Amino acid sequence: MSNHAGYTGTGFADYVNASGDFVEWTVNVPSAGNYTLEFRYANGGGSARPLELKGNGVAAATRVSFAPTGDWATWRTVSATAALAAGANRIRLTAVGSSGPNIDSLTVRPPATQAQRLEAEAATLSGPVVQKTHGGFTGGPATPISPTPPATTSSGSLTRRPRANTT
Ligand SMILES: [Ca+2]
Ligand SMILES: [Ca+2]
Repeated sequence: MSNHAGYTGTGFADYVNASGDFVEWTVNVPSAGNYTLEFRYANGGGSARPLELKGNGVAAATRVSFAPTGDWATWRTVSATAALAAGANRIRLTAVGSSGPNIDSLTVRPPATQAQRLEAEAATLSGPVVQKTHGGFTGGPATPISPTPPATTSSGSLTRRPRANTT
């Protein structure tokens, strides 16, 4: 459907039947982890329009409530978590007794542990110089730059474990 403004892409999914209708996405992720599923939707009705969320890594009988957004052209997001496997995962929102909201999109956000912060002062710099004169930056205390001491080495034995059988 495309009769209500504000969606992204070329339209949105308008649930028709109170039961059995579903929207299913195939989500490809590079590695296993707890991903955040962010559903963008509109619900111009007066009450929540819960849908059943199913998929890899989604706890059984998970419902997403889809609270009213006030207007069919007002879009909001609601989030759920899923333990996705590396590769393709199916995520499905099914109507179970009441018609669903209008669903615009699903955004999949990677686990926080996969977020990367790369300090500028540790990057390759061509022109800029590293400063520490104004506090509030991340990456270390506001101290004068001094040469990094050589990494210390420790001796010890490494225990080698048998490889996990991956077949
Ligand atoms: Ca509908
Ligand atoms: Ca859309």
